Amino acid sequence: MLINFLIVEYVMSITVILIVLAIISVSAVVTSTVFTSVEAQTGIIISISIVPGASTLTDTAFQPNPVNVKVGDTVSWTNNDNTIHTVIEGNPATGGEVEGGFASEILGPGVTFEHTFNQTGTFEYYCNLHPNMVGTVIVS
Ligand SMILES: [Cu+2]
Repeated sequence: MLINFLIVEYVMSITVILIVLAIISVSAVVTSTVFTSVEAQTGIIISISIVPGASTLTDTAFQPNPVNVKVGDTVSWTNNDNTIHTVIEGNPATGGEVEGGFASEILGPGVTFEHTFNQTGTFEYYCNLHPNMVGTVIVS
C-alpha cells in the first residue's frame, strides 16, 4: 500500500516536471518568433530635402548630406525646389550613373522619391539634370 502510494507520487512528480519543461520550451519558441518578427521591421524612413535653389549648389543641394542609415532603412528625397530634379545613383566625376542602381523619374516640385537600402556600403548619387548636385548615403 505504501509502496503503491510512493510510486503514484513519483509518477506525478515526473509528470509535473515534464509539463513545466514543455511550457518553458513553448514560451521560448514564442519569444524568439516574436523577437525575430520585430527585428525584421526596424527599417525607418530618413528624409532628405532637395533644397530651394539646388540647381546652383553642389554637396549642399541635398540636405542633410551625407546621411548615415542602417540596412533596411528607406531614404525619402523630396523636391522642395521650384524646378525639376532627379536622384540617380552614381557620381558624375567617376563614370556617372551606376548600372542597375537606384534612379528616380524626373521629380517636379513637391514630389518625393524613395529607395530602401538592403546592403551596407557608401552610395553616391546626383541629379542628372544638374550634375553639380551630389550627395552620399552611407549604409551600415
Ligand atoms: Cu537637379
